[in-house]
Amino acid sequence: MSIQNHAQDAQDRYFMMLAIEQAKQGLYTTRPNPAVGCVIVQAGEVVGQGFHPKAGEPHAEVFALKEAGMKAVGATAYVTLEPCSHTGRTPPCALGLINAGIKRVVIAGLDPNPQVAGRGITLLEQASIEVIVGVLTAQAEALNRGFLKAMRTQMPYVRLKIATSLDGRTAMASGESKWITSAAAREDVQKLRAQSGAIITGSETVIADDPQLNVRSSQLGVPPEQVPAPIVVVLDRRQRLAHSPESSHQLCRRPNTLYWREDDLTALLKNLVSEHRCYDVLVEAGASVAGSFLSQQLVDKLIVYQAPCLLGAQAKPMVEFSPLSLAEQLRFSVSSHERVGSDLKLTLLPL
Ligand code: AOF
Ligand code: ZN
Repeated sequence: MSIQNHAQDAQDRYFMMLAIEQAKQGLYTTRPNPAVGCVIVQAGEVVGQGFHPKAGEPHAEVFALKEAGMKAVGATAYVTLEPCSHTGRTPPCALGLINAGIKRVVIAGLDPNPQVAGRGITLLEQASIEVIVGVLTAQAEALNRGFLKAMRTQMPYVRLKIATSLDGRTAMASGESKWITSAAAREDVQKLRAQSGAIITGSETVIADDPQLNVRSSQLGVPPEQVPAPIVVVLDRRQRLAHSPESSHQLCRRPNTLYWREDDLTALLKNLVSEHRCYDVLVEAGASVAGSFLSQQLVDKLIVYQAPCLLGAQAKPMVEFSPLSLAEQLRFSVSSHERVGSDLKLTLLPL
């Protein structure tokens, strides 16, 4: 590779990183749409930036092109997702880039939405625009796990969150569990909720803890009112709960709580994608629900907040599941580990 090509590559990565930073600003507000960012560069200088703020509002490219104005003529556009080719709630971004006179488009990754899926790139190339695909793809895709998985497989991206003690316990035998992890860890969970279209819990948890399972943090970078409220689904096979304005459980007083009374969790997850456009799903429940999701291999990412305390052998375990031999153990790879307040946060990927 020539020196010029190396320099071009480094420059492309740098501006794509800026486009990813733009995209991040929409992370909690764009659902069910993906978080997308765009940066327009003319002669090495950023002349326009934008991100998709909310479903129904203009796409990232529109904001960036507007800021660039005439400086978009002959410029390079960096976009974290293939520009769209469909007329949805807004006109196709690929045409917007063409009409603005952009001459080169650098894209992190393809849009698997069947309405786009390569057609955005075809439109750009037909207009003799140079198109480069595959710059910082992994970083850009990490922002839209749910959208990308759902478009490709019609299944959501499932995160399972568990808060435990050092000895893997989540509550005392009496059910007492407030609070094992620190306020900082619970604040961190707000980010997981804010990213999720649906939160799944169990009737057991609703009865024992009366959780709110809502987004209320003031530390998300956006006011919590701007975050589309996740749907709450209560797994309630035994029909122990139902909507009632007089219920002693907060979740049952909310009219939009769903009750899932079948056994089939795969069917529930498919339904959340097809009927509710929930692409990121967070499971916050007790040991038995956690065990079901894990043993049925429905978890994409396990997030464990571990408090440095011991609750003893009578306390409740974090996962109920009974492998008959060591060969049936569930194994994970550690994707990240960090300290959150006084606790540890482990992010694990099932093997
Ligand atoms: C882009 N730039 O910033 C985003 C894109 O409902 P609509 O009309 O807003 O279309 C949403 C679809 O557009 C979404 O599913 C995805 O395929 C694409 N998102 N495309 O060119 C953007 N957010
Ligand atoms: Zn678009």
